[in-house]
Amino acid sequence: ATALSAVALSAAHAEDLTIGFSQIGSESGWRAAETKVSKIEADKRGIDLKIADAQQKQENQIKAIRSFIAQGVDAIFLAPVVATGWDAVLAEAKEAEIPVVLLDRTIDTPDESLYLTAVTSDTVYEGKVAGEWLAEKTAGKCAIVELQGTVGSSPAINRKKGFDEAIAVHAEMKIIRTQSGDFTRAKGKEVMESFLKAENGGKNICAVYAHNDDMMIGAIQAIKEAGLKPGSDILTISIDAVPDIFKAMADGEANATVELTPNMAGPALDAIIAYKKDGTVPPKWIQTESRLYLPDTAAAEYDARKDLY
Ligand code: GYE
Repeated sequence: ATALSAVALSAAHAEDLTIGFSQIGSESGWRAAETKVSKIEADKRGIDLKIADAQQKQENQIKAIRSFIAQGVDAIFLAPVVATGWDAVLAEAKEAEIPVVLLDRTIDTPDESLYLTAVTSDTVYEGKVAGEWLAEKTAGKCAIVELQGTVGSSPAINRKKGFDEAIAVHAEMKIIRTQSGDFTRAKGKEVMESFLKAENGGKNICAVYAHNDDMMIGAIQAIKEAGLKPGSDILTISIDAVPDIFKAMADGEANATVELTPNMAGPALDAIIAYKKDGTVPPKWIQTESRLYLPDTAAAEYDARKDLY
């Protein structure tokens, strides 16, 4: 009975909350799913979630945050496109006593009081899982090309770091080329085409590591167009677990992915509801799970996810 009334109380309170969400854009399938899930999770809790699409631009995110402050929202969710440059605008939010929750990416700041909590995966760990999987698959011998995410974004920095650490202990694993594909399919394909040209039509390449699945989907297309077989001539390892990568895995054209849940908003909304209700301060980091998926379960995982995306 106590639990039930607590739920009823928070639900009643939640109905009055308005939250502004500065979303990055729609660069990837994962991002589009995150936006969709955020709306569903807000609706479930009776919260008015206003989503502003920044079209990948930090200046648009800063404008959106200022507009949310001017509207007097109860909280701000921010998926920061890059890690630096947030101190001034977040200080304005703090001044206005509006709590900020970071979603899926983190920021570099000397002042952690500028945000209440961050709901993210451990992106260094994701890179490490990817590197360790590839080391095992290739017995520690592999010439790798890397498609990095958006320059200056926390997942691009951290996924590189974790991967580099994992392969550093294997003398014959090397990243022979690395470049940003900005987390998009189109750029992933374009950069992979240049890697293939530069590396003997792809014959020098053992594997592609992409910081997200969308860039890998583009790379797979480029590999096929170059007359090689992705998944066997060139191995693939990427991150997100979007439906299309499971499709590629089921078809033998991709080898592995590390899952990133698109439901960052659910835990963030619960943290804000509790904070607004009785001042409960959440942990500074609410960590979501990261799990490696291989082709054996790919067909089933595709079916389980295709409608959510
Ligand atoms: O992996 C990628 C997206 O910020 C962790 O951003 C997120 C990343 C995700 O565009 O697909």
